[in-house]
Amino acid sequence: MFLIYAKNIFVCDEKFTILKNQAFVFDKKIKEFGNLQNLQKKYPNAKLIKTSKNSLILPAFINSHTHLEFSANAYDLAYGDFITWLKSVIKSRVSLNEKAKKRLILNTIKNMQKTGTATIGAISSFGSDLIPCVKSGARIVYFNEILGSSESENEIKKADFLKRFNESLKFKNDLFIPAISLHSPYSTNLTLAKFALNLAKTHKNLLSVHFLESKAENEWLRKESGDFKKWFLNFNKNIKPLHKIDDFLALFNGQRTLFTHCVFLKEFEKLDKHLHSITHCAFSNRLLSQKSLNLKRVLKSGLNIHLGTDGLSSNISLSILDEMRANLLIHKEFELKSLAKKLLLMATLYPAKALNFNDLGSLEIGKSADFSVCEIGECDEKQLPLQFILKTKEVKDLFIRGEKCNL
Ligand code: MCF
Ligand code: FE
Repeated sequence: MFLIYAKNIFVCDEKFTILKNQAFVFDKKIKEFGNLQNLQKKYPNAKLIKTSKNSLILPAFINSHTHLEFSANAYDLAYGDFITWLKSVIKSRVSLNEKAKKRLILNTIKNMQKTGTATIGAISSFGSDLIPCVKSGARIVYFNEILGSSESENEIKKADFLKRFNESLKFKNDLFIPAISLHSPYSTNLTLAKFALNLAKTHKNLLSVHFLESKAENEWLRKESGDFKKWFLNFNKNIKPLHKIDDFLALFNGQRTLFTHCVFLKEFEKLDKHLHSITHCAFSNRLLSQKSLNLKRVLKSGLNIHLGTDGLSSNISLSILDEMRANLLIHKEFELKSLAKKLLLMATLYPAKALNFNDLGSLEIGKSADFSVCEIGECDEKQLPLQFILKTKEVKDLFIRGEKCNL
């Protein structure tokens, strides 16, 4: 049993409660909050963890969408236009994956932990990140990716997917949760999409899908025109989109799914408020999408929305704190201090809901002891969440299920 005290605790409940000069007792879970002296009397055997005078404790971050296998990207990928990026990915994805050795992936995860992230939604395209993910000590939702447009290759694609998926199932435990990523409506035909959905239903898996991300995807799916059309014409004159938006969305009825990007989504009412959520990757959208997400509109829809960094294939950092700072810059229509609180919830409570972790995302009795300890200077309490986002580069300590990580 342990005891820890902080000058400020961001509970990250819906009201964004900040506890002042409080302590809590924990083992794997949080047991009790209270005054330090009282808790010391009540739990004489609890070991006190030393914190500095200006300490701040908050729930560990959840980065709900990244691609660890693309972590070796430096100058390989081209930005500013989606199709140009996609072509550069197709050209370099195998070599990038080869360069992303186990050590690099472990190091990448470590860097995410240093910036306060304990839980990672990792999209795995090749399965080469499996062992480092399992060994990392981070909590990983491991989304095995399936994609393929040509029906003639379906059996090969299914076999390749099943090999990776079954391998990941062998490692399933509290900290490693296999799941499925159906890549996107422009890349995955109906047979493969149904195959993925059936499997997700059978195994009660979470699903993730890239959806309505770029101008090119939007024009292709809605109007059968634009840059995708120009590109596809090189291969086949009569090619049509693989899905209509409404039919594609209907596939996800009853299935817990993270819809990543949704920059060009209009059909908010077609998503399920309880099972569906939107992963917002602001930095990635700036590099690839030619539009930013209208956050006001999404919040108004009542859908759950949370942050993801995407991979180093479309970001310069996998730090959720960097991602929050990018969000502060782009969502200019929000009052800054209230946006800061919202962003903190979008990295804690909201992704926990999306990923169906009822015991993560906020610091409450009975929840898992996943939290980070930071240091913050003196400032007006109303400024605290904002100042924290602006100034914090790394956390001092990170605890996952009550265990301190080696940072
Ligand atoms: O989220 C970004 C942009 N949208 C789509 N895909 C990816 C992203 N970052 C990496 N990817 C991967 C994806 O998982 O790029 C490939 C897939 O393996 C594109 S399709 C050949
Ligand atoms: Fe992605």
